[in-house]
Amino acid sequence: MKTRAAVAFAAKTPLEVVELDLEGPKAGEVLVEIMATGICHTDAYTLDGLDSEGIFPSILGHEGAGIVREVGAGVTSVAPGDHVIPLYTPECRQCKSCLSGKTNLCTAIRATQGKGLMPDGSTRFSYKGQPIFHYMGCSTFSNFTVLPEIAVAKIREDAPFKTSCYIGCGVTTGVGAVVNTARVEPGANVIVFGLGGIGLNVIQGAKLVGANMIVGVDINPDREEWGRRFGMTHFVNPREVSGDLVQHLVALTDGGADYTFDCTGNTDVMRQALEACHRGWGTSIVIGVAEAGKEIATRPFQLVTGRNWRGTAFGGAKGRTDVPKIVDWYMNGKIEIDPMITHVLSLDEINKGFDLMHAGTSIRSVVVY
Ligand code: NAD
Ligand code: AHE
Ligand code: ZN
Repeated sequence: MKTRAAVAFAAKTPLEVVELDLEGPKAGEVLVEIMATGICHTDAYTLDGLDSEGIFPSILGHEGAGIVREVGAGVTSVAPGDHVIPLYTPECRQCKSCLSGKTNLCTAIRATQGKGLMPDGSTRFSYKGQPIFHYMGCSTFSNFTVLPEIAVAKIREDAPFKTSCYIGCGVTTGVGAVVNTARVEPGANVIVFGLGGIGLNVIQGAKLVGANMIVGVDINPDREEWGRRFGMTHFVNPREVSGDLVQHLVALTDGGADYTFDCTGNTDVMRQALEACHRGWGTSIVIGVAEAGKEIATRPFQLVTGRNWRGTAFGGAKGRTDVPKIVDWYMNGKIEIDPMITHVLSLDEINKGFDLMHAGTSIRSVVVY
């Protein structure tokens, strides 16, 4: 079949909207009509050539929602007509990682996914006879895409696509980092570095679990109003702090925060986030994805004296199990999404979404097909 898609033909080059050929689903796969997709900073990071796994030409996008249109042989958990959210972290429920109960990082298809391929080692997309690679197993910047059955979460049909697509990455990552990874307890003090599409969801997660101080840190002054809208109690602009930012934050939180979250992808900020944790017990969670080649550093004494450094992918969420619950949280008003969707674009306008992100004027841009 044919599908319209925004193709990343090369790094550091705007996406091009073209009509592609798409092969139907093979055994264990499903064809999904993507109805809406968010644009996450990770898409920009790959498009900017900063992802060590970046492959071109490819179809980016990993934050979508859509409808199953066809299923391949042996598919039992979803059927045509089902509403689904594609999962870049699948959940096979059979691999060592899934069975461990200790992680959401299913390993069933990770090797081929990282190479831009389906589990059988081939790609379903082609353009003028040349293969086009998948991205993060999702490729939601295509109107139709093919996914392994284990990489779709079935969701309720009354959830709007335009907003629920954000649960495919940003919402689940931010809220999940608080509830699944850090397990922030009521009364804890929290610092969130970077108040974009992920950081604001960390803030709303921290409010949800009853955190005490929720300190937001961002170099964009416009983000103060955004943070307060979702429960931030204090705002710090590093550019307005005279002296050392970490010392300022440690003083503000009476010895350091119980939990800090990096939502910037900047390795210097990751260090600040660790060092702003409370001596003896503070935990810092790395969410941000750093540029290829970047490394994190701190004095080992920071760890010797009881600070913990951890990371999270997709908020520690097990996709097929947890994503439908997060959709319920949204539909029941436990969490908010609508105000964070600041821009709605057509597929032809998709490059504008990247420009808005880089300019710091959007929280989430969503492409509606
Ligand atoms: P975004 O562009 O919407 O937000 C980033 C925010 O960080 C902006 O508000 C920006 O002003 C702020 N910022 C930049 N430099 C800063 C600094 N030095 N100090 C303080 N604030 C600073 O991006 P996003 O979509 O929210 O994504 C954030 C990061 O999370 C990215 O690195 C992205 O790749 C990553 N991410 C990780 C996961 C995961 O599963 N681990 C999931 C989604 C996104
Ligand atoms: N490919 C990069 C790493 C990118 C990365 O860390 N991705 C996150 C999701 S970001 C979503 O916006 C993730 O889930 N990672 C776990 C995984 O298995 O990919 C690199 O550095 O090579
Ligand atoms: Zn993302």
